[in-house]
Amino acid sequence: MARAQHGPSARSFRWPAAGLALAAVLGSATVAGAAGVGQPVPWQMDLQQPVTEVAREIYNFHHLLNWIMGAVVLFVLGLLIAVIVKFNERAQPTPSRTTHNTMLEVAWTIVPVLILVAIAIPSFRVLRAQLSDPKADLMVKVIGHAWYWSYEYPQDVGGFKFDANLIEGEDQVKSGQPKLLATDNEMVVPVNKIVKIQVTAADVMHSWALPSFGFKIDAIPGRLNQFWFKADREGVYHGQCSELCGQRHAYMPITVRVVSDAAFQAWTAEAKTKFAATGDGARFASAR
Ligand SMILES: [Cu+2]
Repeated sequence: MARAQHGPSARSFRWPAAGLALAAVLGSATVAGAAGVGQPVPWQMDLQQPVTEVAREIYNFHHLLNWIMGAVVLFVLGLLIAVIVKFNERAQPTPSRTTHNTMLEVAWTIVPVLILVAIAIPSFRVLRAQLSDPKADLMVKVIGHAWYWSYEYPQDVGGFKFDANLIEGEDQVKSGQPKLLATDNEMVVPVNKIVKIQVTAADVMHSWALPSFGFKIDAIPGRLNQFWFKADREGVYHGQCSELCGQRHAYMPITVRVVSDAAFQAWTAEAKTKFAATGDGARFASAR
């Protein structure tokens, strides 16, 4: 067989094969890394599983971007390798003196613009969903302190407030809760209800962030920030302060428990007796 004569075609076949292999590795990484409901898991490569519509949109957008980026990187790498192989001094002793190619120049201007437009459309769709202001079923005020979070529930569910401190050391081991993520008191919210969060801080800047809800909002002294989420799956979800706020920044986690309506009623009834009453002190701003 005259195999040696097929050298160039065999070589040109190898690049797509290598590209496919890399794509397979990237693809399996996105699948294999999928895990972590409400908290990260060892060796996790993917984002935490989304439990709100907005988080799901962010999740899908993230993966779309990864595929677009992967395709661009592979394409540029392919061009670079083609240039190195085909246009080196040995392969082309007399270089071509071509300098312009109108079609090519139009294409490499238009194609990146189209790619950016393709990215911008879903990006703005997610932003619009995040910044929409639906009518709230429940308002909760969240206040960042150095170094813990406190929560205030309005009068219509009982009017109470409490602090949520990190469970540490022996207590954490005994509780079986994840390290550095669990708090002694949890923020409890009903499932499939629009929960509006008003966030501020008492001392320095903090940030209330909950990956599974696709949610991160700065807590700034003297300023009230607002955000909303609708968790569609019951469970316990952990987050952390995400603004470098000082010595114990890493020790002020966030725990949100999403429960059924009935369980939420039961919890507020108990919370009313267990926690301090806000009286008339708790005021919720209307951003409408
Ligand atoms: Cu903080």
